[in-house]
Amino acid sequence: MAERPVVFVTRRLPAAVEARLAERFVPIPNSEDRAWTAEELVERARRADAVLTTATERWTAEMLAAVAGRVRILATFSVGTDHIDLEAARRLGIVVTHTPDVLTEATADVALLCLLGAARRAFEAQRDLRAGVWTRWSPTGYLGLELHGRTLGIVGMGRIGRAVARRARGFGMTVRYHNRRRLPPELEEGAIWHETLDELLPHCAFLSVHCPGTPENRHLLDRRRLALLPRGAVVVNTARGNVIDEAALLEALDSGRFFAVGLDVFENEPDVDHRWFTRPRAFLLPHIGSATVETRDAMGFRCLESLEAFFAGREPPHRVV
Ligand code: 8YV
Repeated sequence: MAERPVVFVTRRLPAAVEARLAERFVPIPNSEDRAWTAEELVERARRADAVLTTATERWTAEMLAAVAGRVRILATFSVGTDHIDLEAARRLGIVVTHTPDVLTEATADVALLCLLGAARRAFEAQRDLRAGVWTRWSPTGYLGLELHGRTLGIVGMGRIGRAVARRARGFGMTVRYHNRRRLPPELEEGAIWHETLDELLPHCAFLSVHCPGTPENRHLLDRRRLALLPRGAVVVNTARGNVIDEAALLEALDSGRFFAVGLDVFENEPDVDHRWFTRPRAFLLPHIGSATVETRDAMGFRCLESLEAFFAGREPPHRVV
């Protein structure tokens, strides 16, 4: 039998994934699930034929150049690829694969959780209940906003955006969206397309972001665009923190222009701006969009499928570069 390829696995993965990985490859594991420095990542990758990474590791052009002599493929345990310099990988001949489809439904669920959590002031209500501050039901307590009958704007109508749209229709919402290209009617399912983001925003009592965190999308929702949303809007981000100018979002919340925000992602993860923690109208989650048992297993197996195909001389199925 041919020698098993060496795979540097940057994080601890679900047990079933680690078990299958160990059967087919020789892992360089991260048993303590440490946060590696760039040097530590490079030092380990240099001893491996492949890297199975996650979005918590940044792979810059310099790092990729330093490992290119040995590493032939980088499989990321994520659908997002913004942590990898794809252009450099292409130039250096390093294949990059990701994990599309399998996390669509889980992430769409968390977008709805954020929409509901923010709109219905779930954080404030739960905080008071647990602290014993809530003493009895009140006709005027914790009044939120209803989703039913409102318009949800979706920025980025890819797989996750469309899964959110389906859920929103179930809640009786009207869906409008902005995407570079208009979708065909069977994918649009009645959603109203806006050619520009500026045209979309004034219609949206609720806004949910689902575009990739590419350099071009950095601060796509900047101060000027956030000001185009109606007063009392609810803004949700389960995509990447850098798509929204977080400081401008915080200002809009503080000034009372926005009713509430729901965030599963932040600009400088894992260093979340502490000011969010003291804002009761911010419904916050620590990047758990894909965090279900089923999805995290499926993400791991997607990575393994790609690695197995590549080392068997086949085209890896979930290739980006
Ligand atoms: C992951 C994500 O949890 O897939 C993505 O792009 O943001 C999340 O589903 C995370 O990136 C793990 O690598």
